[in-house]
Order: sequence, then structure tokens, then C-alpha cells
Amino acid sequence: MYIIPSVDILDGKCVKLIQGKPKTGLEVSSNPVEVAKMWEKKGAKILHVVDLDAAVYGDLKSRKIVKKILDEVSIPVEVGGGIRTVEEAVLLVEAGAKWVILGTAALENPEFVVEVSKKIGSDKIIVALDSKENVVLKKGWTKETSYSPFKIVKIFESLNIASYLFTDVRVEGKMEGVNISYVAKLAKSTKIPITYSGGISSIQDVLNLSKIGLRGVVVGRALYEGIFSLEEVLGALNYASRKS
Ligand code: AMZ
Repeated sequence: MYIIPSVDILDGKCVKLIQGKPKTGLEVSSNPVEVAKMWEKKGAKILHVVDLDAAVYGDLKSRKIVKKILDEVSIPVEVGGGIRTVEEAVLLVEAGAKWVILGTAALENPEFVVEVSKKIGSDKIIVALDSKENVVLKKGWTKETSYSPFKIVKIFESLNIASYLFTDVRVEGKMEGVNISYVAKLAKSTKIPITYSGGISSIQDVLNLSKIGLRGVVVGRALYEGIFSLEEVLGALNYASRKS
């Protein structure tokens, strides 16, 4: 299971918001590119980059920073936020993204995912199931859809996409722990690998998640606040896998 550090970009800066709300949380750095390079140096195998200017406001002004990250790191990067046209998805893959994360546009029109997969291949697509109390959200987490994550996983199942990114918005950025039984139930309900995000507050949370067969876990605030380091969590996972 991959530990995937997140680099969230808002207004050109690397931030860590609480429940995705602008003006909350912390400013991690004024230089997201340096943060991305730091994670690569510390041993991350995948990086998670979210353009919040695009996800929340539909403003593509931070795309140049995303592209700079893609230029400057060698590890595979998954990019999300405001990818709402086929052209935008293609551009990001051409710029070096290994995966594009599709949220709002996929939820509003499932056919969009089919169109993107025709251009870049379904193995480069991650569909975001950002959810609160079993309801999937869209538009920077400001609007509810009428779907539960369990319903969405069925819609794209046959497309063989790379992963579903399940974010538990209720706990995102709050370090209040993980609803393991819910995530386990979701993972069991689909053959597409799940990437989990939200509320990680300890290495134990990560170890618990590692037992339910996920693709990866996105970690933000716990790393940025030094609750544990990337080296520590990778070491703990390694130790646990050797013991079992
Ligand atoms: O923090 C937020 N408010 C937020 C966020 N992190 N809103 C959206 N996103 C991320 C999703 C997904 O990776 O987790 O943006 C992507 C989806 O964007 P869009 O524009 O396709 O809905």
C-alpha cells in the first residue's frame, strides 16, 4: 500500500485546509514545487497534487505550478482539481501526470470518463468519491450529489479505471481518525482499488488501513504537522508486512 503525500495548491501556495474550506488550516509553504521535491527525496513513491484554485473556483491560474511539479519530480504523480474537459485531462497527461483525478465532471456526466479514457486510457484515470455522511460531493465539496459512494463505484466498475479516491470529507484535515469499517465495506464492494484520504491521525490508522487491501493512503496534515514522518510510517508498514 502506497503512502501518498499530498501537495494541495491554493493561490500559488502549498496549503492544508480543514474539510477543504479555504481560509482554514495551515499554509505549508509558499513554494509547492519545493514541497513536492522534498517528498520525492524523503522516499515517496507516488505524489498527490490537487489544484484547489481549479477545484474550488474553476480558476486554472495554478496550473503552471502543477506543470512545474510534473517537470521537476521523477516519481509518478496523480493530479486532480478542475479537470472538467477532455482536453484538460489530455494536457495534464502530456505534461507528465501519471494519473488524472476526475471528480465533478465525472459525477455530472459519467460519459465524460468514457471520453477521457478513449484519449488517455482508463488506467490513467482515478475517479474521486469525496464524501460526507455517505453522500458524494462535487464542485470543491460545496455541492452534494444524489449518490452514495457505493452507487458510484458500480457506475465505473466496468471501465477498469486505476483507482477510486475516497475522501472522507467529515474528517479531512482534522486528524480525528478513520472510519475503518466503512472504508473496508467500500473496498469490498468494488474490484477497483481504493485510495483513501482523510483524518489520518496516527501510524496506527495507516496500519489499520493497510489490512483492508487498498491501493494507497493520501496523507497531508499528519505529515505536515510532524505527527509522524514519512520515514517512520514507511518503516512501520514495512515492519508490519514482514511480521505477517
Ligand atoms: O479541498 C477541497 N475543497 C477539494 C479537494 N481537495 N475539492 C476538491 N478536491 C479534490 C478532490 C479531487 O482530487 O479530492 O479535487 C479533485 C476533484 O476536482 P474536480 O474539479 O474534478 O471536482
